[in-house]
Amino acid sequence: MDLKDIYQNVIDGQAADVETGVKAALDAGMGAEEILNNALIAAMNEIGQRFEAGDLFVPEMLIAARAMQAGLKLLKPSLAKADVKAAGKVAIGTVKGDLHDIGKNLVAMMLEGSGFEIVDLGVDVAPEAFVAAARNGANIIGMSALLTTTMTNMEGTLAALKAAGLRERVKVMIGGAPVTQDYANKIGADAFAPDASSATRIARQLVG
Ligand code: B1M
Repeated sequence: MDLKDIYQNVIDGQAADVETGVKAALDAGMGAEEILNNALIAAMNEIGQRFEAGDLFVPEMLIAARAMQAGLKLLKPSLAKADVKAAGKVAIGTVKGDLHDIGKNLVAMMLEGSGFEIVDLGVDVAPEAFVAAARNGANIIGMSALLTTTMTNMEGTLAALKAAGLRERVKVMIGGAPVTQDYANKIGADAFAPDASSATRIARQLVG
């Protein structure tokens, strides 16, 4: 089975076949990042385009996401294999109203691999939960959003951190498909990362 088969099985929502394909690719010596970028993420991009074009609907999108997560699970040990000591504590979550967690999980995994302690707050995270995590010692608050309608909740979290007197104590990093550097500047976040590997590099700069 090659990358094309893994790609197609994500699109078809065949989680068991995705697992088999990813395992075979890893056993054959293929790099985890290559499988991730050229099969799993590429397939989700096609799913998004087809959804936008009205060729498929939410259930198919969900089934494809589950198949992708099945593959991602197997890549985790390779992606998170860095022998570095704890670089800091990152509390990460998908903002209120937003249930997309694939990108957030990937960023968390890569951060963990790069030596950060991760507090995963999950999805649909209210500003108060981010504030509580900051109070509990997180050095970085990471917010992910995939919807243009929910990314605005990032601003609410920044305001809540400020109101709680914690804004100076934590760095705030944001990301997700609709989020941009301009948006990060506009709302006063400390950093924006376009993808999971730059998120790890930027997180190190933030605590460094
Ligand atoms: Co939804 N969805 N979805 N969806 N979904 C999108 C986002 C959409 C773009 C599809 C489309 O129309 N083309 C569209 C948003 C449109 C918009 O807002 N402009 C959309 C919509 C409309 C919706 C619903 C409203 C559909 C409906 O119900 N009518 C609904 C909303 C539910 C909700 O959240 N309240 C919905 C639901 C779903 C599913 C549940 C079916 C499923 C999510 C399953 C899950 O996550 N467990 C789903 C999926 C899978 C998608 C697409 C197809 C794929 C998203 C994904 O996982 N990408 C997506 C289309 C697309 O993006 N192409 C779409 C792969 C992932 C690795 O990338 O998350 O961008 P991404 O993460 C990247 C970077 O952005 C970055 O690093 C990651 C790795 O490199 N990053 C960060 C992310 N977070 C970061 C945080 C950081 C730093 C970097 O710092 C903290």
